[in-house]
Amino acid sequence: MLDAVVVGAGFSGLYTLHRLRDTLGMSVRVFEAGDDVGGTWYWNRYPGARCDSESYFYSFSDRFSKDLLQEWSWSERFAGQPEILSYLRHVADEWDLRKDISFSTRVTGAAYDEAANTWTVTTDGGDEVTARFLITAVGCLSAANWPEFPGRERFTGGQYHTGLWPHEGVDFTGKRVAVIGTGATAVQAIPEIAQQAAQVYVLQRTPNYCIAGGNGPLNPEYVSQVKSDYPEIWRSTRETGFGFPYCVPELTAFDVDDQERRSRYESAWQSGGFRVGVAFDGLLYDAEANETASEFIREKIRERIHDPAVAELLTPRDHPFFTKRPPLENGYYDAFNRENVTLVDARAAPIQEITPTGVRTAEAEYKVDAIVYATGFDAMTGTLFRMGITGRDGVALEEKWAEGPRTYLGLATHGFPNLFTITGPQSPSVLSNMVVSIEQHADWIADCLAHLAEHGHDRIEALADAEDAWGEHHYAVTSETLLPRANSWWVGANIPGKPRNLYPYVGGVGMYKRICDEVAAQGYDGFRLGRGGATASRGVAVAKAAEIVANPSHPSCRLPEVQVLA
Ligand code: N01
Repeated sequence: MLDAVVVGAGFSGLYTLHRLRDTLGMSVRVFEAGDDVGGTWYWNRYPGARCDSESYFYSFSDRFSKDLLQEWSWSERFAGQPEILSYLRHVADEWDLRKDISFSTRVTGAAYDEAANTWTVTTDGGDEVTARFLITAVGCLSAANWPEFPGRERFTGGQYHTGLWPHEGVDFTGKRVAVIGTGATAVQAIPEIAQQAAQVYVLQRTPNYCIAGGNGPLNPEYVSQVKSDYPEIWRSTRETGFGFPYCVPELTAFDVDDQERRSRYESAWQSGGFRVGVAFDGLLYDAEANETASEFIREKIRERIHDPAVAELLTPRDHPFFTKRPPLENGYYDAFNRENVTLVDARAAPIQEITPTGVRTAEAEYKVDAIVYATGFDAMTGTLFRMGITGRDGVALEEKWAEGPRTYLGLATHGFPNLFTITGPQSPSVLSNMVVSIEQHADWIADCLAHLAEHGHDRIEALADAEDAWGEHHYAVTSETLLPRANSWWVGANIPGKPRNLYPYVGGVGMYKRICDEVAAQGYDGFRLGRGGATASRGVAVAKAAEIVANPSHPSCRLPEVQVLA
C-alpha cells in the first residue's frame, strides 16, 4: 500500500510529490491524464496562451528551491505557455519526479474504505492501487465547458476548445473563424488568430474589463534586482490578499480628489498587470468606489477602438470591475480595429445552433471554416466530480456537494477522511496567484501528515461542525464583497444548473494562511485525528477567522519597478 496518491502533475502535483516524497520520505504515486507534466500548461496550447501573473512570481518560490530561482531566467514579463511548460519539465527532470508519475492515466474512481482506512484508486488504464491518503492536485480549470448548442456534431469544419488544444497546433491561414467567448482565454487568442485568419467573427455575450498587460522582454537589470529581492518578494506574496507582491494602499478611492484618483489609476495602468485592481483599498467592497475604476477602464476602451459602435459593444456595464476575472490584454482591443475582425453581439442575438457550415445566431448565420470554443470550464468542482470520489458509506462527493461545496478550509470535507483538495473550493485558489496558494496548501498538508505520523495517527477527518462554521464564515466574507453581483464562473453561473455560490474564498491569501496556521497551531482544531470518538467542535480557529479577517493587515511589499524592453 502507498502512503499517498496524488492526482495531477501540474504545479501542484509536482510540488506535492516533492514535499511528500523528498522531505517526508513517503511512498507516493501520481496519476496524470496527460502524457507529460504541466497540467493547465500542458492542455491550454491555444495561440497566445500565456500567464496573466508575472513570470518572476508565477513560479516555485524559495520554499521549493533557492537555487532554481537564481538559475532560471524568464524571457518575458508574462511567460508564454511553451516557456512555462519547459520550466515544469525542467523541474520534473531535475528533481527526478517522473519516476513516480503514471502518465496518460486518468483516475476513474477513488473510494474510501472505512474498515481498512484506505483509499482505493482506479484508473482508465486498469490500475487499482490503495493508499492511506488521497490528494487532488487537479487544478481549478480543467473540465472544459462545451455549451450545448444544437447541431455541434454536424459542423463540417474544425472545432477546437481552447482548453483541449491540438498539440500540433492549428493553422488558420486564409480561414474564416468563429471565436465563441470573450473571457481571459479569448482575449489572449483573438489577436493571434486575427493575424492568420482571413476573417474572424467574435461572438461576445458579455464584454469584460480588459487590463493593459504591458508584456515584453525584461530588462536584465530588473531581472537581477528581482533575484536579489526574492526573500522579500516571496514574503509579501504570502501576506497580501491576492498572492501578488503588489501593495494595496490604505487609501480608498474617495480619500483623494478626482485628479489624484485619476493619476493613481493611470500610474497603476501604466505599470500593467492587475495593479489597477489594487490602486485603492476597498474596490471590491464599495460599489461607488468600484464605479470609479470601472469608468476609468471604460474610457480606456473608448480610446482604443476606432468605431464608436464597436467600442460601446465592448464596454462592460452589467457588472462591477473585478467581479469577473479581468483579462489582461496585449493587442485585444486593437484586433477590433482590423478589417478582418467582426464583433457579433451574442447577447442581443444569442447563438441558436451550429449549422454544417457555421454558427447561427437569432439574427444571422456566420459561415466559417473553424469554430474556437473559448467557453471556459466547469470550474473548481467539475474535475473533482469527474473522478468518481466516494467517501464513507459510499457517498459520492457530488452528492455531498449537491447544493454547493461543503468544506473545512477548502482543504477537506467531512465524511471523506484522509482526502485533501489542493486549491479546492472555499480556499483562495483562483482569487490568487495560483502557485502561491498551491505551495501554501501543499506545505500545510505535508506538515499535517508529519504531525499525524509523529503522534501515531493514520487518519484525519474534518468535523461536520467545523465545516459548517467554515461555510458560514465563507458566506459572511463573500457577502461583504461585490463578487456575488456578477454572473461569473467564480459563482458557477456559466454552467446551467450549477449551484450558485462563490467557489473561491475571498478573505485573502495572507489572512487565509494565518487561519490555516492557527488551525495547525491548535493541534488541527476542527479535525478529528485518529480513530477516536468525534469531538464536536466548530473550530476555535474558525471563530478566530472572523477576527483575523476583521483586522486586516497592510503588509509592506516591494517589487522593483518593472522594466520591459521596448
Ligand atoms: O473562460 P470564461 P476562459 N454562448 O468562462 C462565453 C483563467 N485563465 O477560458 O461571460 C455564448 O472566463 C462566456 O460568456 P459570459 C482565468 O482565471 C488564466 O476565457 O458567460 N457565449 C465568456 O465570454 C479565466 O477567468 C489565464 O456571458 C458563451 C466565455 O465564453 C479562466 O481561465 C489565461 C456561452 C468564457 O469565458 C477562464 O477563462 C487564460 C454560450 N452558451 C485564462 N457559454 C492565465 O493567466 C460561455 N460563453 C493563467
